[in-house]
Amino acid sequence: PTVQATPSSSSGSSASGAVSVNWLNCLASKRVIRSVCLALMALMGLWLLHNWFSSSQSMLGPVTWTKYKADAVPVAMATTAAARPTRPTNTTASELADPASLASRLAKSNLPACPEDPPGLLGNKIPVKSDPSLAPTWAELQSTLSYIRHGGCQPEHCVARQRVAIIVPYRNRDPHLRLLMSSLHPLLRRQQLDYRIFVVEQAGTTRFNRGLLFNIGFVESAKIFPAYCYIFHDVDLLPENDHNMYRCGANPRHLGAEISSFGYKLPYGAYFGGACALTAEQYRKMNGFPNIYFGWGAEDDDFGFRVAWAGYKVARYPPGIARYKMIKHNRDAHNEADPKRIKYLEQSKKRWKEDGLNSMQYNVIGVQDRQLVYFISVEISEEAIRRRAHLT
Ligand SMILES: [Mn+2]
Repeated sequence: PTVQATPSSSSGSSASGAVSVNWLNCLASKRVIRSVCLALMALMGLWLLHNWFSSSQSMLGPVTWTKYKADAVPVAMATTAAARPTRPTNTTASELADPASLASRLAKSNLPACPEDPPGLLGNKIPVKSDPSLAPTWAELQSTLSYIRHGGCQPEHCVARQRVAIIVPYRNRDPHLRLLMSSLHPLLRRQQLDYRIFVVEQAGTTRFNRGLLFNIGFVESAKIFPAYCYIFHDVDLLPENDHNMYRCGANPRHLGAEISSFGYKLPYGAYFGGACALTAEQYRKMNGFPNIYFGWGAEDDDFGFRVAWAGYKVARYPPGIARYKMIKHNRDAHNEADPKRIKYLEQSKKRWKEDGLNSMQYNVIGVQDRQLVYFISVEISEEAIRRRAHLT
């Protein structure tokens, strides 16, 4: 075989030139292909990294996300609002289903019911001051908001259609709270609501628990001011359009759909954070917020899932209305993200009936009427909550 091989290789000397030229061509094109492939792989890598990063930023890991895609909370526009996109305040009778309370309040008054469309709204022409270093002092607020008593007010010349409690979880954000006061009170007055604002402050240095603070606010505020509609509101969100009505409808409404820090877009379809409006009945049916999420993240996603578990659909206003400026801030101390939150979120459907309004553990330290806002200070123990939920 070695002898036979020699002539074949020597006879191919003239042909080998052609072969090597072909081979060179081939190499040249392979080089091109290879570099194109490398570039594509690099791009793909960057894309994957970007995806991973943005999904970890939204604190819904990719695994959880695909798992819950099938269960994604259905989104429904506020139906009548769509018909009048510039002024979505005209809602149907069922959307303003506060008949018992409104009727009894009307019976006790000589005044007519307030119109469905409050006449004095300013739309997106409201001034928004969001620099915490320029926030007015409490004394300044009390003089400009002298019409506020017990954390709120009610319309002078008509009977409010809904009685609304605004619940704000809080810890150590005094400038934010002052900005919120200067923004919310005039807006809620223009919206002709009978409302009060309750701040629920988590005392001490235990990890922050936004969900549990909402549950506590719901229960404790009702002892002072039983409302029909509850707004679950972050302290650092300043509304930019007063057509974003702080009222409740037939379905839980997501008010915080367009937030400046998310580029005024939903960060993901199922996002249900920032500010939401639910009737007491809707909130109870959802068993409120979960209590088990300590630290930053995912309790709002769990709350969003509960909308679907309880048989509701998320309602949102058409674009351009539910807009908020988020006050710029760094992550707070004692609010570190808990890696277990993804696991809890995966167990949302299993756990929602046991973990919520019916399984709260807390101590009220004090309730204070500070004129512009009710302050409810509470103490919560992570250990007690975990024990109760069998999460040792
Ligand atoms: Mn924030």
